[in-house]
Amino acid sequence: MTKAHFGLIGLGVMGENLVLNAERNGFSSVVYNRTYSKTEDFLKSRGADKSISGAIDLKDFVEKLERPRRILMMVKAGKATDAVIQQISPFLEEGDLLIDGGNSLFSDTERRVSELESKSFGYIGMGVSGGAKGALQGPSMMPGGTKSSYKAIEPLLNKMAAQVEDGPCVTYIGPGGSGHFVKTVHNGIEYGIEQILAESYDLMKRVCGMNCDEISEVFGFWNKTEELSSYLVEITEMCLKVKDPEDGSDLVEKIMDKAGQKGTGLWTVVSALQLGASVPTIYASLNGRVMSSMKSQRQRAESLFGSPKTYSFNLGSKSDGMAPIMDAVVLSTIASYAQGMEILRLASEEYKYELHMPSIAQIWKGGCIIRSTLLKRIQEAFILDPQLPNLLLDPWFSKQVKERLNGLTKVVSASAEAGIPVPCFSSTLDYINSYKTSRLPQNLVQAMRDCFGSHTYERIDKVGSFHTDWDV
Ligand code: NBP
Repeated sequence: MTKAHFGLIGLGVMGENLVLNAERNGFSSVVYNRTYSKTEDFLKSRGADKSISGAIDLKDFVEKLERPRRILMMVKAGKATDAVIQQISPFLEEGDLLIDGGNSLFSDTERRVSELESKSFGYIGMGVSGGAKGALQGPSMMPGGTKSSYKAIEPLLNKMAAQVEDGPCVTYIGPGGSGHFVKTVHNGIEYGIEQILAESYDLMKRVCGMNCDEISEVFGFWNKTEELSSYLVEITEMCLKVKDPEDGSDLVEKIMDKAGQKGTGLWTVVSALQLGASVPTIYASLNGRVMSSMKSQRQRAESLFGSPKTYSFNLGSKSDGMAPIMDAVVLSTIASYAQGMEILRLASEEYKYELHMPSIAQIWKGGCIIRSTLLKRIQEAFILDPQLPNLLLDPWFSKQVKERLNGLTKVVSASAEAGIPVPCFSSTLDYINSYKTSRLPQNLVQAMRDCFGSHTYERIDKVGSFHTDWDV
């Protein structure tokens, strides 16, 4: 019997679609799932009449694959991934390659790469973005590990990935856990943009008195602009139009206002803090989810403090795309990307990943959840200046800041007066205002620290380390 080119473990939503993608691109496949009935169901339905066969156990699975084996694991991150590695390892042979396409913590991937490579197996930790549709039609993929392991799957990944004008949305990211690190930061940026769009919806609803259809029209307008054309704006326009089949009202208004945060969003912020990256917009989006989950406390507090009074501010019109709100969305989105790229720049130095920023922007231009026209500008900014410390310093992005800062300021002050929380907008305003201030008040912080703890301070007029007896 001819052996299959490619093996897939884990028939969840991502695994199912990725194996169909591989098969469509000419790679005969074999699939294994912990619960065999799911494999049978898949082979009778979406997997029927294709070059895909099933395996009842991992021994059978491995025997059905050509050597060196190329095996993609699409299982939950953490214990499930370790369990699968442990179960399959006795059947693997020298040169076989395991690819973890789940959302693994990058330090787990570092450990697995060195463990597996020391046994002469290949191991790639690969971030995959694009949801179910992307997995089927072409995702963005971020593989990290040894270059030789990557070479063994490069032709497969190049075909499976989304394609943009300058190539497939996949590239070798770097050694160790770098692929999963980049995917983590991708998700942190995604958290930011989702919260930013939600804040704009809230303002249009509560300050401008617009209904979901009207707000959807504004998202449609934004999606036609260079600054905001993106997958997330596009799906927001769509979601806002959907009605509840039971009574024809707007479905989003029936959804519980609680969002979870675990895994990648949290890891992005923790990594940023460890690396000394300033990421207030991304952090605000994470905290927005934490706050949202405290529903019963918020209900209690609202009955204690009262709901915000109804305010009406002029925040633009539908014909100008609610200009000040659009300014706030554009600058906050830029801040999310800028902060994400900053984490990557620092991680690249700290962990010796040697990340190539233009290539990362390039592979995010298609297939993934944060794809947007802005990524072309980000790619160009890092080509123009490979050492660019922050996107805000690039000529095109700094022009956006200059032109849109008044709009963002107006939106944040109107929201504050109306008592409407806009954590990402207000954090972005502080971020930009701090970033463009050459003298911040941390001189006084340093004085206090020296006063109570003799921590010493530097001076702006003399070189050296100074201590003062502050008691007067
Ligand atoms: P799920 O996480 O929902 O399902 C995982 C599959 O793995 C199930 O079919 C399960 O089998 C199987 N599995 C095997 Br095989 N061994 C397992 C074990 N020891 N413990 C637990 N499950 C085991 O799939 P998913 O949503 O496709 O996500 C897969 C990975 O991709 C995750 O790491 C996820 O974070 C990541 N990811 C997801 C998305 C997305 O949009 N969903 C996007 C990007 C990345 P069973 O039938 O016996 O339970």
